[in-house]
Amino acid sequence: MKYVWVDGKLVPEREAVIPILTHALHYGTSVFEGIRAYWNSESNNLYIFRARDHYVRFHNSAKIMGIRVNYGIDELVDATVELLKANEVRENVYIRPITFVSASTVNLDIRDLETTTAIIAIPFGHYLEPRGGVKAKVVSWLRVHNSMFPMRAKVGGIYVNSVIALLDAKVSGFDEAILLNRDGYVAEGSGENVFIVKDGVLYTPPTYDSILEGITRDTVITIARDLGGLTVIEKRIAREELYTADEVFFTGGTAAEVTPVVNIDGRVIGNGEPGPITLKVRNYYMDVVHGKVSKYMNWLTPVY
Ligand code: PY5
Repeated sequence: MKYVWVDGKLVPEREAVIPILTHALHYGTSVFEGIRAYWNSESNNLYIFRARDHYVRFHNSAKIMGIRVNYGIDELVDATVELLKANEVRENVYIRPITFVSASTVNLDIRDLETTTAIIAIPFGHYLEPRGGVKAKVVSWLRVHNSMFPMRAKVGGIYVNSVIALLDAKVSGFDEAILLNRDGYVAEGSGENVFIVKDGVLYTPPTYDSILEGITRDTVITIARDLGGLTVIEKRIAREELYTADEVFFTGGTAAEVTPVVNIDGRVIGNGEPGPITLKVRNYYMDVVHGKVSKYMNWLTPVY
């Protein structure tokens, strides 16, 4: 894209570069978000999905990590609108806000160190190919446990855990990794939350099971009620419950949206096709994010 937003200014993307000793590059001292905006050709408008909720989580991640964000939640929402307008975006995009420790120092003490906030818009298709569903591997690397790091904070450095898990899955011929937590229960994908469907009921791991509290996860829990009284239960999920589920899907609005999982560790899930409840949730989710369900319009920020 032509412009990125950096500390209150629109800067040509090529010029938005960082010095080699930047603290965040060496130690992962950043907090970030992944937000989606969807183009609606009927209303000729671009809608940012749950922008405020993403920036609330952004601020919470920063507070937990002790990283200062110099911009308020509303300022960041406005900055995102400004950025999308400046780039004249008229297609679906992925938005990556980041606040990082930008001081050039090798010290670990981050108190009083300078931070930079940037927002970048990236044209994005589907992160995981959702058509026929994906194949996942339960990898041997565990999810970093809540007692080792606050996993509800979306912190840059912690993504090395996701990177090594995904690498394991990919080199073994799978599309995505599923990580268990230290207690042996299902935590999440490398960048997605996990849901299973069993006898018409949805289940997803609870927030205390070392997961990121996904905004798509919350969206699915909220909108499921509209789908013929579909219930969602947050409960611990054992590995074998994945194998014997009727359906499994990933959520990560920002990147994966609602993605069917049709094979786990070589076991065929259900009949090996995206299941009916997954597809129902997925289609309704797509209607909600595109501004086609009036009761959820308050989740959408129009850009134009
Ligand atoms: N779990 C993890 C570890 C995530 O990174 C993400 C977000 C989710 C769950 C789902 O959260 P949400 O529904 O709020 O998107 N995925 C990253 C993103 O921000 C992907 C980074 C590669 O898009």
